[in-house]
Amino acid sequence: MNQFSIIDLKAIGDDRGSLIALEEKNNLPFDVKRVYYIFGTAEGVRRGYHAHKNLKQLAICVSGNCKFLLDNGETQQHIELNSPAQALLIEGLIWREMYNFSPNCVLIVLADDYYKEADYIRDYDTFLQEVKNGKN
Ligand code: T46
Repeated sequence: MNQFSIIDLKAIGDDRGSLIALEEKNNLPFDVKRVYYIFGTAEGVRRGYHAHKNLKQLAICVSGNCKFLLDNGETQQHIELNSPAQALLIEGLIWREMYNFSPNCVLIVLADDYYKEADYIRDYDTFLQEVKNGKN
């Protein structure tokens, strides 16, 4: 599975605490057009259930923790985000579900494009078909 990866972000720390800067053309893997964040997720909630046709995204759990199920149509992997110094890069056709949100979880997502519902694949069988088409 090669359409997602974990990027370690360099924290600048001193006796006051830590700071992480994200800069286009420096430590960001794409130019950012949109930022959104997910918070206040109720216990037991599972979100996502979709893939994107073209979108690139970088997800950072700046507070608390949550898990991602990442599925490329062949294999599934579970990733826990639990550090503000760790970013999950997702690009290409990856089905994702987010779950196990801690009550204090704030998940920030940077995206390389504006919100476009047409970029979503929200049906799993359609996703599998798209993966298959991409291989032919
Ligand atoms: C993703 C995962 C990690 C907007 O109006 N603008 C936006 O930028 C976004 C992201 C969503 N919305 C609307 C669309 C829905 O009516 O907000 C509502 C909730 O969105 P959704 O159900 O798609 O949220 P999640 O948590 O299932 O998925 C989100 C992103 O949509 C998705 O791109 O990869 O987080």
